[in-house]
Amino acid sequence: MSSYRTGAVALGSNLGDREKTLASAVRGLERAEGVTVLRRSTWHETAPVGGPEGQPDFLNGAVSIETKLDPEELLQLLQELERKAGRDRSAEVRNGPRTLDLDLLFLGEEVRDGQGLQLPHPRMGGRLFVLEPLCEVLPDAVLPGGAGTPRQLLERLHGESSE
Ligand code: PH2
Ligand code: MG
Ligand code: MG
Repeated sequence: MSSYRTGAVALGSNLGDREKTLASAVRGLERAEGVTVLRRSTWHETAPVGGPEGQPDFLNGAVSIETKLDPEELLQLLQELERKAGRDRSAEVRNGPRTLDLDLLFLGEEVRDGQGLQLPHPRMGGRLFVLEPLCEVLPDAVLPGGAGTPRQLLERLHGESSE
């Protein structure tokens, strides 16, 4: 018997019709076998962090999910949805513009430190554009590896930026 676990996916887009792309990514997740979307955040207009000078602003959001897929299967699904949205990884620069970016933030108690997959997402604690939407959908999830909850990470980040 396979068990369902709760996780979260961050969504971002800064090329093309961003809102349409994000909405269709959520639909893609809803339709996927073995995945249930529990909640979706509002969309946040955010200034780009890193990447090339002058790239367009992002639209960011997050969804909480319940799934029986394992992290590797989920990663494949996310990459397939990115490809369907026209993303071509071979033609892009690091942190540069993209039609769709879907990042698995965490999945249950899973901890990974591989090339293709790191869980919980190693940079989520430093990114307002991830934590603010995540706190709308799963503020009190206990992240594995002693990372705390999204709410605690957000409070910590706010504290750091006002020091
Ligand atoms: N994603 C990045 C790099 N920088 N900045 C914002 N505002 N939103 C993003 O989703 C984003 C970014 C790498 O994936
Ligand atoms: Mg990504
Ligand atoms: Mg990303």
